[in-house]
Amino acid sequence: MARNDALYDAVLKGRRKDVSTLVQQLVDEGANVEEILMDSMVPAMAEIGERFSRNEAYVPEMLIAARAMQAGLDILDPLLQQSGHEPIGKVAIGTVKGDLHDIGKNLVAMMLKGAGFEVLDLGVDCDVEKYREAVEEQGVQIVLLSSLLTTTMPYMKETVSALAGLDVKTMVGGAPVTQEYATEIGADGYSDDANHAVKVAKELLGLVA
Ligand code: B1M
Repeated sequence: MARNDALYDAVLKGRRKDVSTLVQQLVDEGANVEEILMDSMVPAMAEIGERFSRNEAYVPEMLIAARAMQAGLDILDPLLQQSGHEPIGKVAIGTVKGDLHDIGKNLVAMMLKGAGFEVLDLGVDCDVEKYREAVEEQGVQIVLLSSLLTTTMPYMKETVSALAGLDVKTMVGGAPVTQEYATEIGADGYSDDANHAVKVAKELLGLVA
């Protein structure tokens, strides 16, 4: 699907109601859910970030764009879910301590659920204890850590180290995170986008060759 300019614009300008209406319209017309997300909505969030970097947009604009984006995700989320199937694995995902960005984390969670994983969403600003509880009390097989800030990335290292003795795999991702960083801190997996995150999670559980 080519970019839908009206939807792109509505996310960029943070027009929440327009985003809901347009997303619903595209769904009703039979458009592909992942294409709605990846071709029109995600690029709008990237553009608002570029504008922020150039001092052409400020925190309030980023915030209303994020809220509009979330309104669209809320419509698409249930459409991606499989129902009536045994989960193929159990994972927990959270944005690390000090970091409040949750759109990317929500997108990864949606894709994992869509692929058949049971997903515990730990939210944002997660300290080590929150991840540890998910492993020890909920028996998750993979802990996924998201970070959008260079200043919160070190918390990934702290968390991965703290979970090292437990029977769990760790996966890291988020815009500033790289494969090199993941390797350096001893994470078991890394992905730079939501679709690839599903593939990596399956590989970590030995579900694909
Ligand atoms: Co902020 N912010 N923000 N922000 N914000 C960024 C991240 C920034 C790059 C903007 C910029 O400078 N161009 C910059 C970080 C700079 C840096 O550290 N290098 C920044 C800053 C500086 C800040 C504040 C410090 C601003 C301030 O207050 N002065 C502040 C920090 C607050 C905090 O967290 N403590 C702040 C605040 C905010 C808002 C609250 C206003 C809002 C977030 C609202 C929300 O999330 N509910 C916000 C937003 C919206 C952004 C931008 C514009 C968009 C982020 C986003 O949603 N992208 C962002 C600019 C940008 O990213 N280009 C920016 C869309 C999303 C789909 O992409 O999250 O990258 P992303 O997720 C991708 C992949 O990264 C990957 O898959 C996703 C989908 O493919 N992925 C994973 C993510 N997690 C993964 C985990 C995985 C695997 C893949 O496995 C574990």
